[in-house]
Amino acid sequence: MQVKELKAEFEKLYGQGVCHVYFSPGRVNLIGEHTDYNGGFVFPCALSFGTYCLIRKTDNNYIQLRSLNQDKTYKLLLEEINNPLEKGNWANYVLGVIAQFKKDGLIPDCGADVLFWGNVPNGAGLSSSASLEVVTGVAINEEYNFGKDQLSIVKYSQKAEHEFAGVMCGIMDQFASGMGQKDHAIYLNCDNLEYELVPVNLEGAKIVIGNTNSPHSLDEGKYNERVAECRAAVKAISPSKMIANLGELCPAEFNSLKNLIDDDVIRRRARHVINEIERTQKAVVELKKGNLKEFGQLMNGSHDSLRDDYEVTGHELDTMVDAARKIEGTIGSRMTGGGFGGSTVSLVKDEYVEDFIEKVGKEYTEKTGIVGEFYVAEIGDGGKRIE
Ligand code: GAF
Repeated sequence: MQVKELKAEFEKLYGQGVCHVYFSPGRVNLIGEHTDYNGGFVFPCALSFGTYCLIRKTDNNYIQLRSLNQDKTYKLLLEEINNPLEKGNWANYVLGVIAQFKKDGLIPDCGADVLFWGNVPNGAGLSSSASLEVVTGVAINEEYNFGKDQLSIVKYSQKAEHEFAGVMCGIMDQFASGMGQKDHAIYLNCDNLEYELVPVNLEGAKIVIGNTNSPHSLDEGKYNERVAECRAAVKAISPSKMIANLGELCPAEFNSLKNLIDDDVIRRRARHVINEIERTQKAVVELKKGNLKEFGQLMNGSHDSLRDDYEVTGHELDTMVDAARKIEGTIGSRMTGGGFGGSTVSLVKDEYVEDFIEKVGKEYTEKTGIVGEFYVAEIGDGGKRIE
């Protein structure tokens, strides 16, 4: 949908007059999976698709929320926005962010009419929820002149996810949605939030996203289970070497300490995290050198480790990745995001992209009975007002 059409929808719902338009993107992570909540490195890019927020302040004391993607609409008194509604309500992502402003003493002094529309496929593991949180934060901050910087909004958005959606996520998704830059990937140290914007010059290749259309939901407990397993690994190691996060260990150190972890499952989870952090560091070096072949190998290694050690892939993601790797022009292929369904990301030579989409799609459907969807990724900017 174009902005013009969205504005027409807004006026249909809320009446004629001026409204402001904001946008925040979804993300695709190139490498560095399940490392963010371990103080490690990630390497995501903001996408050109995301969530739009149209907003007009009113002179009453409630906020009206509608989404063109959802049936349920909400009308909530500002003073009552403090706690989540029942689990699963889309509005929780929005209310969660408003509640963070309020906790900081930034209370909206009047109501607003708000309309959302997103073109990030839901459940595709491309951060539709982070884009909704960040667009809310950017819009509320600017409309009410709260003066917070973009990083504060990113942090509010992550807290909203923790407190209003119950997913104890790291900061990668909200950071990418808030801080992304066109044609760049973000090399982020999740321990201290230092970052570098790395130009993505893929001469002769494209980033292809494959949506398995196998619903991915992180609020079903599996994601939080992985977070807890990493905490358990830290606890087992700490009597010998005090660490706050697994990200403090390099693979050699981990090797000498790993026998402190009795449980084989926990040991494998930790091994994934520590090796994945090293793979991410190496991948950034290789991308800067223009060595796509090596970058692709590291992507493959990432997927294999997420499949075998971290166990977050599953039949659909593995099937799509296996099919992708059979295509001659595939440089690397892996799952992206939290896993348990969702999407894959592949680096594919230009002249093979069409072939890739056709053949991977065909094999995937034959083996899973599900029709996948493919997008050639365009790397866009982070959240901002667009009109
Ligand atoms: C999800 C989370 F929201 C991120 O914080 C990150 O942990 C990712 O899964 C896995 O890398 O998208």
